[in-house]
Amino acid sequence: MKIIDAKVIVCCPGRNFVTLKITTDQGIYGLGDATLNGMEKTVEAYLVNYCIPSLLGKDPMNTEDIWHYFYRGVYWRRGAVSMTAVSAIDMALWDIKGKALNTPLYNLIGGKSREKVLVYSHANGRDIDETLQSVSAEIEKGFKAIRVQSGIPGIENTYGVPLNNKPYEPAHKGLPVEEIWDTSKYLNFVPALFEKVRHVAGENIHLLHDVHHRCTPVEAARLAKELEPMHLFWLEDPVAGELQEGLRLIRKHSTTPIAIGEVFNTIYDYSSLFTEQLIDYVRMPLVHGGGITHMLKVTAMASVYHICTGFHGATDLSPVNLAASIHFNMSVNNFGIQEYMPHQEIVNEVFKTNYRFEDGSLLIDDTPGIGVDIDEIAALKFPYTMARLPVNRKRDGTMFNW
Ligand code: EZ4
Ligand code: CO
Repeated sequence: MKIIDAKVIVCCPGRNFVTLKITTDQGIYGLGDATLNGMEKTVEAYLVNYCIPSLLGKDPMNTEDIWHYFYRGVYWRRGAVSMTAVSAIDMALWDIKGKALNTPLYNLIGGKSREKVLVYSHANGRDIDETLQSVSAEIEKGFKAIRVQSGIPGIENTYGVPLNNKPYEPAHKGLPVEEIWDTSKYLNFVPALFEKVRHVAGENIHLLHDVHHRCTPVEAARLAKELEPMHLFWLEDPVAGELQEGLRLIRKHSTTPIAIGEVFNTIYDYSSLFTEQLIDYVRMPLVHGGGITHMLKVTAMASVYHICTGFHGATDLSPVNLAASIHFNMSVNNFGIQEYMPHQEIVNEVFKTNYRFEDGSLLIDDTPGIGVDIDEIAALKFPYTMARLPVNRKRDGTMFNW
């Protein structure tokens, strides 16, 4: 089998998505998610101008060699843009492999370790009352695990907390907006919030919280310690994580589990975090972490250190990534949890999916490959619209120093 065509489809059904479609001489095609929120056009350009020309003519079954060709064969390796492109290529090739062998992706990577994948949803509110209502609403829907984010008194806009019941979307149309951040107000507020949330949710619901890299290690250690009595499932991205040994400080002070890495893109970003057992969950998703080929290695290494998967799954990752993640998580032994925010209804006009939510988990059928299709005609109705993630400044106007 030979790759004869590859194209990038950029569309905006409610938000931007970038999809790579690779076609073979046997008429089989595969899809890969190439969406990098706020940087969609850079990945498109890298794929179109640099990757696709060298992809043509290759045998799509050689996923291992092709992965190394686009990772190690490239002089300027790593980085979010390149790795998202590598991920999309890899995902599309595994989709083709599954279709060619007439079997779902999970069968190619170890078969089923479980029938369904535990997911967590999002509860958000502008203040404590609204947040508590949102937590109750998510429990009503059947979720067994909920990430809780709230507006903070004294901070005008909190990242990721939607205003006026709009869909969750941290990216804003046009140039990046600037938001003001105040760590001391945040640190004083969050433990009190979670005391109330735990009271409303009871002991049987998993609670999660995302710090979005806004603390230093010592601040994060304080937060993790004060949240300990509320038994969080995890505290996410308490620090940026580039300074891997900074995590030692958090570990020294608290038993709150830590999830890191939705902005990471290779196994090397995790080296000390794994070997020193400084985290509990890997956030790096298939779409940014080198696809199935690389994430199998990341997950295998993590398992040696008692670390589980906890993949990023916000709505800016496309249904192709979500479906592939369900297959992956059904298969690997050290699955932890999968983030799940349902896409807006309009997204279904473009992407045809085969997964469903049931009783706190996601299930997928046994369609060969990843199981998602794209309606290219429908995609044309939704042209790319520029949107960017916000920039944060401290109250005194300076940028963060971490
Ligand atoms: O900031 O998806 O855990 N989820 C998150 C998300 C991310 C966005 C970035 O594109 O942190 O809200
Ligand atoms: Co996050």
